Amino acid sequence: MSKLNISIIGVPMDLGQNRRGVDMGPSAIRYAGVVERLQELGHSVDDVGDIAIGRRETSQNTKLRNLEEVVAANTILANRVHDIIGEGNFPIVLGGDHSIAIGTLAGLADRYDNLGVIWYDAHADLNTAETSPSGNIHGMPLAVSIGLGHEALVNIRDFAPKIKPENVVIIGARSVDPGERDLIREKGIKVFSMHEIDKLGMSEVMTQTIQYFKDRKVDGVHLSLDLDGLDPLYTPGVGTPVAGGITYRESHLAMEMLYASEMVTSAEFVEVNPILDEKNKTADVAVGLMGSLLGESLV
Ligand code: 5AB
Ligand code: MN
Ligand code: MN
Ligand code: MN
Repeated sequence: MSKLNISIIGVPMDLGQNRRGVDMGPSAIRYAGVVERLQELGHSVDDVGDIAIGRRETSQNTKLRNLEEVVAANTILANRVHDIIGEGNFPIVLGGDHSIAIGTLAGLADRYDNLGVIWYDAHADLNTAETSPSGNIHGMPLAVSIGLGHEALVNIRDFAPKIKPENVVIIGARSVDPGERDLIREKGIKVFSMHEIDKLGMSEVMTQTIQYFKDRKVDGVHLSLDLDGLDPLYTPGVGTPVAGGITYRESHLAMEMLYASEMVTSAEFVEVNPILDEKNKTADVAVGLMGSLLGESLV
């Protein structure tokens, strides 16, 4: 793969969930040396800074917490990502909670005719206000992106849906709510749960994922990587840890195979919460995975 012009955007968002601290994710990832790590691989890297995030809303809409502020920040993010693609650059978005995928995908969507999406996560993030057990928007971004949910979220940049459900591959799922399970069946979303990863092995899972995108003739692939996809043993600094996750090495293998496939055109790394972390371990893992995704090799 050729050398890239990478644009890094920080999104210090914590309004998509209830736990404090995930707004410090972009700082922790920068502190872990993301810019230098990617420059060492020969890429040119421009850190364009952070998106402004509003304040936690006092009049709590408990079905869609902080809806207005989440929409506002994601609208800015979407426009920024759209511009970065227009400049021919490779965007890397640093979270922040996973509600920011709404803005990232809104910015990407009309730059591609047939975008593929990898959702690397313990969760499916396919809830709507009606099915959500929490009212937290970080559990909704994939549903929003396929056109389901509150219209203010679904219509950012004034079109919907952003992506096709049949172009999504979820990897690492192990905590899926009943409404999400119904949607996966109804929409035919491809899922490699922990069961499939255990059974097939990560190498086969990634081979099938890459083939799946080739069969669908995608013209770009966005990687949306929630650090809780990994086992909390490796990434303890996340708000919603779930035991029994993907290992450190399996995750590096996945990234290395994606690099070799030359398919990935944008990425985001979300849910890093330094307050819940152990000595910035989770941010360090995030930066290591970015290295593998963008060409680092072991020897
Ligand atoms: B994350 C849960 N499904 O909707 C919900 O970390 C958890 O972005 C969502 O994957 C986790 O509240 C959202 C129970
Ligand atoms: Mn998750
Ligand atoms: Mn998530
Ligand atoms: Mn989480």
